[in-house]
This record gives sequence, structure tokens and C-alpha cells, in this order.
Amino acid sequence: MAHCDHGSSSALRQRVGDIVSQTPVLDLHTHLYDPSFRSLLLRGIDDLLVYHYLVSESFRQLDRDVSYDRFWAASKSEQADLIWDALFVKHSPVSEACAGVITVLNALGLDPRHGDLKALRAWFAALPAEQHVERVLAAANVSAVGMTNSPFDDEERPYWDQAVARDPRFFAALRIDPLILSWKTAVPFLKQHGYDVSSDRTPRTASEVRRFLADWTRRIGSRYCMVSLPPEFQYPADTDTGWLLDHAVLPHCREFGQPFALMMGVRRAVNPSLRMAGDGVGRSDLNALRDLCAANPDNRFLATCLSRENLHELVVLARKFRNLHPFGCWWFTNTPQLVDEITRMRLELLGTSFTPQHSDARVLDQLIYKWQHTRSVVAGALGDRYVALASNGWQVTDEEIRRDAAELFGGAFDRFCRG
Ligand code: HDL
Ligand code: ZN
Repeated sequence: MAHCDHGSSSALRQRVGDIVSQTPVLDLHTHLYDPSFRSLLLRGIDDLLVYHYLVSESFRQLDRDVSYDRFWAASKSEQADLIWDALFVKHSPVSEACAGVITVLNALGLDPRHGDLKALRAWFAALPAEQHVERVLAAANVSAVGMTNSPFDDEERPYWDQAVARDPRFFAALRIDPLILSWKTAVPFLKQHGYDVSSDRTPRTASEVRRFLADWTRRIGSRYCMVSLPPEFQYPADTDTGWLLDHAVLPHCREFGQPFALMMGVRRAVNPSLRMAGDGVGRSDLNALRDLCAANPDNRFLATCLSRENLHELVVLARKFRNLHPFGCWWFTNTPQLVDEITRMRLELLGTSFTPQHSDARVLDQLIYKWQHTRSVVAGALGDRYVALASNGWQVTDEEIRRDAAELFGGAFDRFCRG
């Protein structure tokens, strides 16, 4: 076995780190909006601090006299003050979500150590949205941002009636949870919007649901359909969900040549008092995903799981089904330690035929930390694979490293979407 000179392995790792940081990323799933959606685009220090990840963490440290009601009655800046004091002043910001805020402030040239929230607020307030977007996309080296666009969102829907110039770097993704998971309430909504559906599972209802999906796909130019699913999700199933998938959603995706994205294992409202911060995790039965892929070979499925225990099964399933593309370290798995474990598992079982990360960013500035932290971990995992190859006489070239990095940071997703 050719001896790998230690010096060359650290030089190789350095080359990988440099190339990965220089590789623009396509962020396939976020909750961001381009500036034309105005107030829907969250940005700045207060939105960073009231991020629901930090809300749940702060309730573990806040004084008992800060009740849920008192917190939710407070203004956004008062909530931010409470969170800053609880998680950054009274305790060290060692959690991933806290560390992310520090990474962002540092990257923007702001002194995180002596966080004078008043001064930080003034700094962000003076930054127009369009300039803020340019600054953050450049700092994060993000070339494309996947939005989450729901026809059922009363706040967002009116924006699609406006013929305004959109930022083409922000692409749409059609989110259909209410349709698939709350059919009984989706029926009146669809009827109200001119679709002749009934709660019965009739061919008329199926074709009208497909017309709804087609109308919105064309209206927003979405690249894929997405749904999040509870741990109990089963397929096939004699349920409204199962029927809608088979008779409307999957045929729609085939007709439009688009993948269907599944985010599996979220248990909504474990603690409703935490509102958006109150969701939890549950282990899914991935036989449902297995049967989706097997029964629908002409559909393509993007998938991620919220339970760490499901993620190994997901990788093994991806080895069995070429129409399955694993992506991301979602939500509670988006921590450096788990991103490292999951990415190494995926590289060693799938090569580069997967997408290691999406940011799930809700606040514009989060792109900076979510991608800086991810790049550092992915570069480490990828570098180790190249060092192992080198020790067996396979020296990767910079061109090959650039090709592989581009594949992982959006290329594989892009090709998978195109079918
Ligand atoms: O369902 C989803 O898309 C999740 O990502 C939720 O939006 C969740 O609140 C979240 O932001 N996770 O990162
Ligand atoms: Zn999300």
C-alpha cells in the first residue's frame, strides 16, 4: 500500500476545505422569501433571536415567572431581550442555534461579545432588504434559495396575485401539508377557491385536486412538491392521505416531471404552549417510503427524516431505489456532531449521489451560519474519504474535488429534479 505522506494529507484536506468554501450552494429547502414578499422575509437581530429553536431553548433557562402567556404577550424586541439575556448573557451560547447567532454577527463584522442589542438593531434597520440579501448570499456563497410556498398560507397567497419582479435566485416549492394531512378541512378551502371537490374519493375530486396542483405549480413556477409527515405515516393506506397520493399528487408529479419531497417524522405540537417551537420528533416506519418508491417507479422522491434512527434506514433504502434521493440533516439533526455522522454514513454508502444539507433557514442571516457550519463538517468528511483514497494510491485532482463538491451542493439535486 502506497505510504501517504502525512504532510500531503493535511495539504489535501486544506485543498478540500478551500474548494468546498468556494463552491456555491443551492439551498433546496428554506422558509425564506425574496424581498418582493416584503414582511415575509425575516431578517436582522430580533428575528434571529426569536427563532423558534431559541425560543424553546430559552424556556429552559428563563425564570419561572416568565410564563408562556407573558412571553407571547411581549413584543418581538422584548422577547429578543429575554432570549439574549437567558442564553447569551446568563449562560454561554454553546448550543448550535446560539452559536449560529454568534457566527452571523461575526461574519457581518459586528461585535458579538458585547452584544448591544440597541446598536445591533440600528445597524440592521439601516440595511435595505435588497442590499441585505446581496450581502448574505455573498457571505454564505448561496446561489439559489428554495422557498416554501403554501397556497393555504393566507399571508403569502395575496403576494402571488401581484405581478411583481421576483428575485430569480429564490425558487418556489409547492408545500401541500393541509391538502394531504387535513383533507376534511382542505375540501371547503378548495371549493371556496373554485375546485369542484367533495370529501368522497371520486374521479371528479381526483381530477380537481390535480387541477389545483397544476394551477399552483404553473402560478408559482415550483420545482417540486413537498409535505412533512408524522411518524405514523403509512403507505399504502386506505386513508384520505393514501388516496390523494395515489390519485392526485403522484400523477401530478409525473405529469410535471417533478420530484415529490417527503420530510418524515415530525410530531406536531408536542407542547402547544411553545407554538411553532412546540414540535417534536418520532421514528417513522420507512416501509412506507420503501413501498412509495417501489410502487411508483416513474416518480422521483426527495426524502429526509427527523429521527436520527431513521437516517441509516434512509441511506440503505436509497441504495435500493434510484428514484430516491436523500437530502439534508433536518432540524434536530442539524448539529455539527450529527451532520458529521450522517454525512460520513451517506458518503460511505452512497458516494456523492445525495444532497448533504438544506438550511431550513427562516431568517435571511441564518444562511451565513447554517452554511458555514455545514461546509466545515462536510469538507472534513469528504477530505477524509480522499485521504483514504490517497493512501491507496488514488490522488484526486482539484478538478475532481470541484466536480464532487458541486455535485453535493446542488448538482445532484438539480439533476435529480430534471429526471
Ligand atoms: O416542516 C418544516 O418544513 C420544518 O422545517 C418546520 O418548518 C420547522 O419549524 C423548522 O423550521 N425546522 O427547521
Ligand atoms: Zn422546513
